[in-house]
Amino acid sequence: MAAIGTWTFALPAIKVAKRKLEEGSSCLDALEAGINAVEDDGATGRYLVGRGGYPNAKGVHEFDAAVMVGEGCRYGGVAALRGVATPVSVARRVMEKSSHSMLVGPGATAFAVEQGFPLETSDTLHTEESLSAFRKFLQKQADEARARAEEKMQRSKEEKKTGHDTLGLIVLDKKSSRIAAGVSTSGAPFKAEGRVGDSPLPGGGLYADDAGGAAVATGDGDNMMRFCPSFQVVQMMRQGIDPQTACREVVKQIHQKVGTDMFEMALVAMDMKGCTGSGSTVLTWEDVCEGKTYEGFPYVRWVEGECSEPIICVEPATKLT
Ligand code: SD4
Repeated sequence: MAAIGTWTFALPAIKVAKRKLEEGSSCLDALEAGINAVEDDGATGRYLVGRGGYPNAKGVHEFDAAVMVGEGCRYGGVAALRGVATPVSVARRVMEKSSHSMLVGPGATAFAVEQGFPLETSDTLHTEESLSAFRKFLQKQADEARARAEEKMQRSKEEKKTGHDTLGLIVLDKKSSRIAAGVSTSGAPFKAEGRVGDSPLPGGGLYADDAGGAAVATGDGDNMMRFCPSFQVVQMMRQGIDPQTACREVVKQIHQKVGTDMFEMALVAMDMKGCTGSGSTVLTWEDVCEGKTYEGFPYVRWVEGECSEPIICVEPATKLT
């Protein structure tokens, strides 16, 4: 049994997933419970996941989430979903109960209600912290309106490079040879209404195929979605390339294509044997809750027999040469 997840806040998710696996849950149940633990905790909202995540430019939370299982490459996703603090569970219901693969906006919310999810308003989805961040955003927006257009463009480019986090998680049950991947995010902070990132897109934010393994991605979704990085990594693993080489190679290839316009992105992957890999362009990342800075991209990994508890690892930015 093994699990790997993006950023330091994958730690509580993997602890829950590990416990569930040890109690005999399926890897999909373990994955969902692990992601739910972070989604539903207002204290981890600052990482832009679930309750307490940052809203869109109108102050409304719109969540993106998805699940995918390696068995038959089954997939379900939601995008711009309002009113549900645990969007990954709605994504799972889309996979299991809907005849469609992805639902968005009001349609996704209507489906969630039909499935019995309680609807929440901004009052409970916001935390004090997310509200204060939103107010600061509004203030900044007003200030920016007074600045010259050129300066404004430069600033928004810089904001885009730093304001991203997503919980991506992969859980493997080696005994039954089952692998599952899931992602959940409130997306780019203060995004345009209706904006969807890479996270819920199959091949973009996640991919799972038991012929190779699974991969999840995080970073600047508007750019990452152009390259289907998770799909690329899984295809490489299908061809026998190890997860570490596959992740770094995909980041390198994208970097070579994009050149100096390279954006922030990171990947983690796991093959069906429980070997893991990571690749990223992240130079430094500050854990806003812990106040600790990592020189690279931190992620959390747990592999039964190798480590008794999940551990934080740091992937340095992939070099071009
Ligand atoms: C998005 N890719 O909505 C997500 C955000 C993210 O690290 O992963 N940030 O663009």
